[in-house]
Amino acid sequence: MKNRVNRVVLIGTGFVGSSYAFALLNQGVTEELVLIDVNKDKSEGDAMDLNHGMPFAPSPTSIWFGDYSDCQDADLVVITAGANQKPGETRLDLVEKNIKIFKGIVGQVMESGFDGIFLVATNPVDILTYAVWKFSGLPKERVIGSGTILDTARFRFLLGEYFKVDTRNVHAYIVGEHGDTELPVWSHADIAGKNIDDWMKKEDRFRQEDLDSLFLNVRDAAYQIIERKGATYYGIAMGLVRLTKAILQNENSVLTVSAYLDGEYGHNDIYIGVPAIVNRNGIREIVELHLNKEEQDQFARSVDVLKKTMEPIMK
Ligand code: 6V0
Repeated sequence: MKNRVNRVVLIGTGFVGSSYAFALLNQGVTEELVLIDVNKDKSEGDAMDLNHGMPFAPSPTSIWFGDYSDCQDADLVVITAGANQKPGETRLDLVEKNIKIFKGIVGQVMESGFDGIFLVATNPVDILTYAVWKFSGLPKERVIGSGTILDTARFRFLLGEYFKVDTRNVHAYIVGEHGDTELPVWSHADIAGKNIDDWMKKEDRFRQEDLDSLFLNVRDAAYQIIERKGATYYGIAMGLVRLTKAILQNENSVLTVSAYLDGEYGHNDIYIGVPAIVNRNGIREIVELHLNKEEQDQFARSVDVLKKTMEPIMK
């Protein structure tokens, strides 16, 4: 039986986690927010600091530094704990370290009697989401990864800038691995219902090579930011808040998340970034786009890379 108010438990209050907590408080999304980290001083300090902003928040949020027993009544457990990428490291390089950390975390969450929804952001997010699904034994709909939500946001932002249109009027998806093999779905990219190809014909200054490099900037954005400031966190934090709202407020929003494929897109037994309808029960359904042949092949390559990385560790 769920408690009357919404409770989010955040595990990992590093750059991403604390930015998420800050954004969550500023948007007044949940009534309760519990912070957990192996570095107890950090999460305790964050709880104090965030509470001091309460007089300026849009609505009250009860925030405390807690422990795994707080997960029992949680609606949502968000995991941003673990190692992050160092300059030159790929997301897949993090897998072994973070799988070990996750075994411990998920075990403790489940021991509390937790029966809500998991949201995972730690990298490599597709593989770790699969691991959470396996370790927790929860239904696949209730284990969600942030997938390509951030990549899709970066794509929409850059397309909006290029065509000088509000990014919120851009509809375009990045799908596949949240990582080096992700792909843009150009065949379904539109602005205000008009396909990108039509926009390209409008003015001579629009060039295909610009769109190609725009996508490369999306794919390599994390490397570019990490080189400059050591980590990326604001964008993903806002994406996680968006997902939290979609879940707690039962929005049925279409977001590109890491979801379990069971035949969709011609693949199965994998968590990977695809558009999905998200609501209070988690993933209601996957939106299956008709990818063209080239996109299907790229997507299959992405699935392949994830499965090959996972095989030795998920046995
Ligand atoms: P960070 O600042 O090092 O924070 C990680 C936090 O996890 C630290 O506070 C640690 O103390 C804590 N931690 C480590 N082990 C445990 C444990 N066993 N239990 C509880 N807490 C623990 O890293 P940062 O916040 O920058 O990144 C966190 C993760 O998010 C990394 O894996 C990143 O790669 C990933 N990102 C994911 C993105 C996405 O789009 N999904 C985007 C950016 C970063």
